[in-house]
Amino acid sequence: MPLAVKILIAGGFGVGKTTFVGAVSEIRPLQTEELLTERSVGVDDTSGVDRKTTTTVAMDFGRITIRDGLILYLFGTPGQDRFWFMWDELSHGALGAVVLADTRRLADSFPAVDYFEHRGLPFIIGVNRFDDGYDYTVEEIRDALDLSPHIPVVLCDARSRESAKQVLTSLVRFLLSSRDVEHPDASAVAGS
Ligand SMILES: Nc1nc2c(ncn2[C@@H]2O[C@H](COP(=O)(O)OP(=O)(O)O)[C@@H](O)[C@H]2O)c(=O)[nH]1
Ligand SMILES: [Mg+2]
Repeated sequence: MPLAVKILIAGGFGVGKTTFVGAVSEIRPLQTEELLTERSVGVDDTSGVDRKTTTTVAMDFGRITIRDGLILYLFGTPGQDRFWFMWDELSHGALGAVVLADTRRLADSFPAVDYFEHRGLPFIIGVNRFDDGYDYTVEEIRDALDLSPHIPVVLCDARSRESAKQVLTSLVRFLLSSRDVEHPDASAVAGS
């Protein structure tokens, strides 16, 4: 029986969550998008977000087999503040999260970092490299997001299946290493 693990993909509006889940999912990702109406353009902060004409109102859902016996179910969190009430619901049963960050708007990822720190849910940072993004070093990003030194920061391209998969592999490795520290005999995630 393969082990199925629930993972959240979080980060600010327009950071690339839907793109990430779509690129990496081996099933056609479920998305609930609505066209940005004039009204939601006023509500959603679209400044600095290019070519974005849709916004995810509910969530993205996808699945990826990392290796034999380990399947990740990916749940993209809604990016807008007005959907915060869904986060508790979505985090239920999740083992870990990827917080995507856009170097042009790093602060947009603060709320997700805060939320997972608060809940004690292990997370890593995936820095989605937009063409006109800034070339910060991993250390600069770590400082800007005020991360503990043990939290992995991985550069990625959310449009690339391989790159997104590498981020998820890093997360799994991070979850396993945290588990080893807290529960030396837990091998559930390792599956061996
Ligand atoms: N150049 C570039 N564009 C990207 C990248 N990731 C996402 N995008 C684009 O940025 C916009 C926002 O991405 P989306 O996945 O909808 O963001 P979400 O709000 O976090 O779900 C879309 O138009 C994507 O095509 C990337 O790595 N590079
Ligand atoms: Mg989206």
